[in-house]
Parts: sequence; C-alpha cells; structure tokens
Amino acid sequence: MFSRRQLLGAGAALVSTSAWGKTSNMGLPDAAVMETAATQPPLRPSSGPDYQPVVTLNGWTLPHRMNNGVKEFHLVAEPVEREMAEGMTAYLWGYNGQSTGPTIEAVEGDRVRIFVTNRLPEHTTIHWHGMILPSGMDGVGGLSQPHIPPGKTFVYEFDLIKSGTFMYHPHSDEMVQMAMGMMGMFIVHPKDPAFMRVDRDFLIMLNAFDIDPGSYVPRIMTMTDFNLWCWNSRLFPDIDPLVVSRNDRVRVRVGNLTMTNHPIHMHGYDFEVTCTDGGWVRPEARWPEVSIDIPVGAMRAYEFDAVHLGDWAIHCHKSHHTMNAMGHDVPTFIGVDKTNVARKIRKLQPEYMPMGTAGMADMGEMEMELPDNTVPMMTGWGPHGPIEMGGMFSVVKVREGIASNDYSDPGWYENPPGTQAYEWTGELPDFARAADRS
Ligand SMILES: [Cu+2]
Repeated sequence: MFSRRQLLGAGAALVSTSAWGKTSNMGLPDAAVMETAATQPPLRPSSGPDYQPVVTLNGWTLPHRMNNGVKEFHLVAEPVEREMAEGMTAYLWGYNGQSTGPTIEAVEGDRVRIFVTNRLPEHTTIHWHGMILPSGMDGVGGLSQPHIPPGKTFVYEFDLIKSGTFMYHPHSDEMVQMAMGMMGMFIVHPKDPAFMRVDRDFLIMLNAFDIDPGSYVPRIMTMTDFNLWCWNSRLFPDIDPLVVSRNDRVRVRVGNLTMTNHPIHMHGYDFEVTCTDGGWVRPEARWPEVSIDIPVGAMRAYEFDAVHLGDWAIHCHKSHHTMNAMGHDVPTFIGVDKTNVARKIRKLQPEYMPMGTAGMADMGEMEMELPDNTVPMMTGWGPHGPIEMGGMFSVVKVREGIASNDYSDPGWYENPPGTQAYEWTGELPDFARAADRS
C-alpha cells in the first residue's frame, strides 16, 4: 500500500510553494496539508466581515487566499493515512492529508474559486452538497462536467448566495470514494455578523467504515454492516470533547454521509434545530428535542444555551454505533452455565475465560490482547470507571469561565456534594422473586 514517505512526498511538494497573501503572479494557491488528527483551533477571518469560525472535532479549516476579491482554495484529493484512534490508523482516501477533508469556511456574498487537484489513482469530481450554483459547477461526473483524471486540476467557481451548512464529496465512483473517506463540510457564514451568532460552533461529519481488525483498508462493497462508526473519521475514546464555557450560546452542526440514519442524543439539555442543509429554520418553525435524527445525505444544526455545568454525553442513540469493531454473529450466553464446558476447554486452552454469561460489561474493563491496528469494542475510562463505549460518542464539557478561544480539555467534572448518585447502605429488601427465577 501507500508508504508514509510517498504520502509526505506528495504533500511536501505542494507545501513548498509560498504564495500566501500575494495578489499578483497568481499560480495555484498553496494546498495546505494537515499532518495530525488533533482538533485545530478555529481559523479567525483574515478578510471581509467578521464571523465566529467553526471548530471541526479532530479536524481543521482550509486556509484561503484572496485574488482580486475572489476567495481561492486548493483541495487535493489523495490517499491519506488517518489515525482513527490511538493504536489504529486507516489507509483512506481524503483531502489535503486527512479524512475527513478540511472544512471550507467563507461568507455569504463571497465568490469562491476552488482548485481541485486529483492525486488519486482514478478520476474524481467534487459535488457541493446543498449549494445553489450554476449547473456546470455541481460536480456530477459525466453529467455536469468531465471527470477529473488523475494528475489533473479542475477549477470550480461560483457565488455563495446563501449562508448555512453544506457538505462536499465526490460524484465520481461515488460509492467507492465515499467508502474510502472522501467528504468534508463547507460553512457559509451570514454576511451580517449578528445574524444567528453563537459563541461556539462545532462540526461533526458522521461517517462509517468497514475495516477488519488488524487490517488498514476499508471494505468498499459493504452496504450497511459497517464496523467503525465515526465522527470526522475518528473513534471514541479519541474523539475530542466539546469544550464550552457556561452561558455560551452553542451550535453543533452534524452532517451524515453514511448509509444509515443516526439519532444524535445529547444529555443535560433540550435544544432546537436551527439549520438544515436547506437553510436556516425560522424561530416559529422550531420545536424542542433531546435527540435529533440525522437522515442520510443531510445536515442538522442545533443550538442551546450552555447553562448546566457538567460532563454531558453526546452520542448516536443506535447502541451498536457506540461500539468499535465487533462481530454480530456471536451467540448470546446470558443465563447459560458454562462451568462444565469451561473446565473442558481449559484442558486444551488454559487461559480460556468464559464470557457473556452475565452480560458483556466485563468487556469494558478487561485488557485483552488485540490484533495490531484495532481498538477495543467497548472502551474509555472516566473518573468513576469504564465508560464502555466506542464509535460515535464524546462528551460536552461545560465549565465556568473558559476563555472564548480555549478548547483544551478541562478534565473531568467534579459533581458538587449531594448531586451525584450514591450507594444505599441501609437495609435491603428480600429478593424472593428474583431468587425464584434463577
Ligand atoms: Cu448511529
């Protein structure tokens, strides 16, 4: 497969040009490359109207340059190595060194010129999902333009006539290229900086892969039975927390380019959907929710005022989507007495441990030897023990007095005395009914 050196070589060649900020002698704009899966700080606007930049969890925003009033970006479609969690790297296809691709941010009324260089082994295009633009800029290979052959660069240029949250992805060997991780988000901020202003604005792209434990390349033919459910091609426990200061107005924008819907549930708050990929939702059309179903090929942005301090789980409510790589054809052993069979198996395999007879919680605590390049099915440690999650899970951390530009992890929340579940140490009732059943 692709070696690290090959990948870096491709990136380094592009990074070496230094045309930033110049407005004459325009060649291709620099194609910035991101080397890490760490969340990058928001990119403040360097020209034009002010806006609150977004924070892409475990992602970044693509820098641009101005060229005679046009915002120019350079995306490079290429093979990438993505760290999905500590101890697991996938060989994916993406943009500018990562999957998911960098977030593009611009402002309503801008004209954008986006150079797309194809360093994949096959042709590609980019479709700008949700954008209102000329038909010939819509990026459907064969329909709106010729496919971009390997080694070639195409230019997309259009006016951003409305603000909102949009996505980008190939419309060229689409099933394969999206299964390999090619997708990103495109944020158009309102021209009026006061319109729909928030203090923190987070981005999550829901995506999914089918990668056998111990291997590196996704199975591209999988239709629904994926084994890695990701946010921005990242897995719990290594999806960064959403760090928020008390009383912040917070927006979370969630796009779904998987093959199934994801009910995203956030604890501790109720909230309202304020934007879809079709545009902003008028105040009189909103209703309160605590889970939002994100349909396939759609985006939902929700907002809340962060008045409740704490560590609040945020996750997909399909319980199989908060697990890492697992098989589904495992028999159920709850209620089975394995004592005799365990004794027999241990004669052949002395380290055999019978599991699953009392549920699977022991999976979250034990340190089993795993194949290389995989992450445990249920994992993560909190201040009170194993969290027993994986995949699409993170934590919203609401604290007092966090600086407006600070997104660093504040650690675990300490519940004030008298506000945490505790053990009953008094007399217990007689469990006669439970005993009858066993
Ligand atoms: Cu889900």
